[in-house]
Order: sequence, then structure tokens, then C-alpha cells
Amino acid sequence: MIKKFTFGTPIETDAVLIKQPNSTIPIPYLNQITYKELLSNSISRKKDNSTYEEFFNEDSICFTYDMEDSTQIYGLGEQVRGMNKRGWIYQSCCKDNGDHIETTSSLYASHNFFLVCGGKDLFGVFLDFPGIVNFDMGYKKLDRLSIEISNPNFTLYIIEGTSPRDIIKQFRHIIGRSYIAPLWAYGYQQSRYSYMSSDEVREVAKKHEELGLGLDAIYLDIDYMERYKDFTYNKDTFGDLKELTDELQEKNLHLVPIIDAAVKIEDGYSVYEEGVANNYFCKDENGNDFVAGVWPGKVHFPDVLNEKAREWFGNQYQALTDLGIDGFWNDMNEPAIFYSEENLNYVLEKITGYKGTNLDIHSYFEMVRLVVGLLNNPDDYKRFYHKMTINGEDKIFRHDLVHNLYGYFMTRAAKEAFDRMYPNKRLLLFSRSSYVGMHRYGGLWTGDNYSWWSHMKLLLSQLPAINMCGFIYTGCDVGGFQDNTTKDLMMRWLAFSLFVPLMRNHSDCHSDFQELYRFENQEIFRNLLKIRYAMVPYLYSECVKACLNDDLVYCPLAFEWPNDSLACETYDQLLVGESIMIAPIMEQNKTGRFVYLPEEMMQVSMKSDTDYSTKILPAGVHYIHADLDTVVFFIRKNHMIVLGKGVLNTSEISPSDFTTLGFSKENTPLSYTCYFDDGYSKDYENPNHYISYTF
Ligand code: MIG
Repeated sequence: MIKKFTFGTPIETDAVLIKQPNSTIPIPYLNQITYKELLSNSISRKKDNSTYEEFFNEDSICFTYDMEDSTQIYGLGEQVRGMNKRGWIYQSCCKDNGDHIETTSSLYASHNFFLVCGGKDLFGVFLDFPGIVNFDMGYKKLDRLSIEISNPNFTLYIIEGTSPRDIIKQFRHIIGRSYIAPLWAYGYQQSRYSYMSSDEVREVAKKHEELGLGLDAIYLDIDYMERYKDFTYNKDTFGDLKELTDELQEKNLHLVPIIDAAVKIEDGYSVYEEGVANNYFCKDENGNDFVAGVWPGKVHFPDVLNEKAREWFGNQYQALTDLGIDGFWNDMNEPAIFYSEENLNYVLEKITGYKGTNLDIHSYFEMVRLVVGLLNNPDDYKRFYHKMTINGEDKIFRHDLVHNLYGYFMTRAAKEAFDRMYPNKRLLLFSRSSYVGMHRYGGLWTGDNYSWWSHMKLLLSQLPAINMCGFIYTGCDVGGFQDNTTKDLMMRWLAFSLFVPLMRNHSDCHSDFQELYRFENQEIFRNLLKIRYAMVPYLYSECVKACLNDDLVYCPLAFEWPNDSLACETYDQLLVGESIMIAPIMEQNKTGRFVYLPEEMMQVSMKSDTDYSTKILPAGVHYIHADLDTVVFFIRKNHMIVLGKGVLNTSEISPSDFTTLGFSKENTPLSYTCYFDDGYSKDYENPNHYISYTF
């Protein structure tokens, strides 16, 4: 049961595809109060920079909900902290934020859907509003949930159902089918900021081939471009890009270039010139093209919220698809802003004023703050404008009101263009920034994590939340992006990520190279990848089915065993699809960990796709041992999976090789419906794609 409440005149985000009628009843569960009332009824805190209080005012509307001790909150998609979101304040304000730490409030995405369960009430909330929102899940007051909406124009959905999963499915149904990635996107992928030439890319392919390390894709980061200009490539270092993609294609390897949001200002650069000529860039207050600084220096932002500009920007991808490229990652689309020209001039002038003065505790830090504050300054969101056509009428919106739509609409631009260019072929596409609705156009990766054990754990918390908000094709930088990884961390991260659709090793230019062939003892890495490839038939099947059925791939134990208090507090294990539970080892110097089994399960310990053992364990807490060379997972009672072979590329996956593994109690007959298709066409409904297995 979905109830919709419209406030003022909301901006159409296209998040919800199946339109709902307005409810006339009072809003259930939530109390409406003003922002002022909310603050007067809260302990006062020092100004918290990350919550952008300046966006809130007299008009801001808040809703509160009193939580019971047992209330749990799940959702909010890509966010920091644990699986149960209680006890912190989260903000929807897409941000280029490399600090994925506990005291952060917003990362790159804004996913305004959450679920309240565990107490007397069970309901979901989706707030369709593309500007700044706070979700205080018990921060200002331990037992009070508050939704703080900076602007009075928005749509609120309250979703009721029989179970968490039922509510999520209803929500997913109205927001439309999730993007389905091609099969090759489920292979192992290698990235680096940046491979600097075609030959470096060839070297990665060669090393994987020589050492028997499975591989499906290699990534190009910003240095492949000519002076960081989108849709160009550096003729000196990547002059043979077409030959490169041809060579890779012969080995069934894909090349995946990055595209940044901002377009370099440079005479003679066609994207810049066309954008200016047709008014496709965001404007400043005076109607001039808004100037900011990002990688290439001065840039304009394509106004992807505008339909015409979106179509034009999407068409630009053809410069690369024409060269045989069939996958992209969209970056810096929060959008990330190093500086706006206006603010830079202001800061430079201020700084000159410090010259010759005696910088003391106040003035010194004021100066530092000015400089640091250039980056992603929220005031810059008030300095540019979008033009959207609504019911045939052009409307101008200041960026801060629609901020969270930018990455979504950039990715939509690309996907809509791909659908025009390749009506029956799936391309790989994922984005750093996103909003609910973008899940129909591409996947997401979780951005600049660190080579920290805690960031493996962060992914585990994020996976179910990201799924809940519609994103099925997802993953993080395996091994960690920033700082140096270690061999054991990489092994454990792979052992976990082999259950995650996007399994991409990516690292920053300032950190050590971390391709698997850089480490000693290839045997273990080779086997971990073989297990991954053997797992792809199950993983791909579960992911495509989740897209087709509006379902989750990753499910918290609390959703499956709501009356089991220990299961409800198990935040470091996950169900993966219908048959598997994982409990990855996410701490260093451990050869095992405690695992809670809410019911009898079968432990599978794999050293390779062919070398594994199984054992039935009773319900309860167990200390499960797994050396660095071993992947452990659990098959649920009366469930089964399909396993492929430990091949080296997804093109070698063949259903004739599939075997089954299951745990049948007292000879209960088991069955599993596996989805498998050619991996790139779009006739998902074809019944021939379903293979039934029994056990
Ligand atoms: O702020 O293109 O998250 O994956 O390597 C750095 C360079 C810009 C951020 C992306 C990261 C990528 C990097 N980009």
C-alpha cells in the first residue's frame, strides 16, 4: 500500500515511473513540525559544517517519528556507518567526498528511501526531493527520527506492507526496472588511475594471460584524454586506440574509459564550441555560461537536466563507441567543483590582504579555511542555473534546488544515447553520483575508499541499502583506492568481492600499484579468481532476477529472521540471493571469525573451483576458520546453487559446464531456476533464458 503526499509544487525528478494518486488522509506515523520547532526541541550543537544549515530556513519542513528501543532503520543507499542507520545524521547532498568516515554525513549519492522495522511499526519512506535533506536517525535526540527538508516543495511516499521485503518490492516497482549490466561486467576487472598509454594497457592484459589470472575488462582513467577533454584521447599515448580495442576484443577483453562531468573551455574543442553555440551549458546569474574549475582548468557544466542538452551530451559518447568501446564510468558528477571563478577571485583577493600581516590563531585558520573551502563549496551550488522544460514551458532552477539530480541525469544522457545507438545491445555503465531513478540507467560504484579493512566492512553495510534503492550493479574499489594495500587485505577483499557484481581492482595515482600480478605467490590469486568465475552463473542469475522481480540480491538477516533477535543484530553477514549467506573475514591477522547461523546451514570452504569441502552446521554461533587461501560461504537449508567452471573470461562460461551444490535436509527435493542468456541482448522475458535445476 503506497500513500503519496504532495507538498507545494515539487520538481519532477522522474524517480517514480508509476504515478500514484494523492492521499487525502493524514500522514501516518510521522509528525509534521517546522525546522525552528525541531531545533528548539533539540540539544544545541556547535555548527556542524557537514550539515549545511544555511540551506534550511523558516520554510523548511520537518517530520519526526518516535523510535522504540527495538526500532531499526535500513536503507539510505550509499552512506557511511553500519547497516542499521540508527544513531547518526545523514544528509542527501551529493558530494565529492573521499572521507568515507564515521563522522561524514554525505557521500556521492542521495538515496532518500529508508525502512523502519523492528518495533510496533513497519513502513518505508521515500522522499522525492532533489535538494538538500537531513535524515536524523537519532542524532540530535537518541529516540527521535527526523526528516528535515530544506524546501517546502516535495513528494513524500509512505509505503506499508507485510514484510520489509514486500515494502521494498512495492517501492522498487514504482521506480522502474533496474539497469541490467552485460555478462562481461561480472568478470574480474582491472583499473588504475591511470594507465598512461596503450602499451601499459597491453601489459595488463598480457600479465593476466601469462599468469592465468582471469580478466574481462581494463579501465582508462582521465590521463587517456587529451588535456582532460571528454570524448577525446591523447594521440601521443593512445593514438592507436582503435587497434587497441580490436586487439583486446579478440581476447574478449573490454576497455572502459572514464567520462567526467565538466567540459573544458578550449577554442577548437568541438564539445565546448557546440555547447556554447547551443546554450547547452549551465548559466550563471547573468545568463553567461557558468565557469568553474575542475581537472582541465576552467570548465562549463553541460546542463544535462535539460532534455536537449542531455540528448546532445549523450551523443558525444559515440566518439568512443565508434572505436569499439562498450563500457563507461561517469565520474565527478556530483558535480565536483574545485572552485567557481567567482569564489576563486574573492578568495585570491582576501588572501592578498593577509600579506605582511601578523597571522595569529584566528587569521591564520581563517585563511586556511578560505583556501580549503574553495573545494565543493556549497555556496557555488547557488551560483548556477538549469533550464528544464516542464509541460512545454521552460523553467529555470537554481542548482542547489536540484543538486542531487546531476549525476543521475548525466548517466541518463549516456544510457538514452546507447539505447538509440544500440537498441539491442547492453553496454556497461556506472556512475559515481546518483539519485533514485538513475538505477534504471546504470549502476554505481562507491568512490574513493581507502585500503582499510574498515572499508571492506563499509561495503558490506552499503550493499543491501544500495539494492533497496534500486541499484543492483554495484561494487567498490577492490583492494582500496587511496593509500597502499597489503597482500592479505587484497586477498580477503577478493574473497568477499567475488560475491559482488562489480569486482574491479582500482587504485589511486598516489598509491602503490596493486594489480594482482604485483604480489608474490600467484597461486592464491589465481584460485580466488577461478572461484569468482565459477560463481558468476549464480551471481549473474541472482542479479538479473533481482532486476526483473524488483528484488534484493543482498538481504540483511533481520529481514529474513525478524523474530530472531541475534539475527536482527547481525550486521556483518549478508544473504546473497536466494541460497547463499556470506560472513567475510574483515579484520587483519585473523584466521577465522564468529558466524551466526539462524538455522542449520552447509558450510562450503573453497580453495579453488574444484577443490572444496562441505560440512553441515547446526544453528547457532560458530567460530569459522578460513586461511587467506580459502573462501567460505554458507548454503541455506533446502537451497541450492549452480556453479560454473573456473574459467579465465566470461566468454568461456557455458551452461553445459554448470554443476549444482545444495543442502537438502531429509532428502527434500531442491530446485533452482538459473537465468542465463547471451549476456548482451535485451530480450529478458524470453523463457529460454531460464534453466531449471533440481537436486
Ligand atoms: O577526484 O579520475 O572516484 O576513481 O580514479 C579524483 C581520477 C577523480 C575520482 C574517482 C576515481 C578516479 C579519479 N577521480
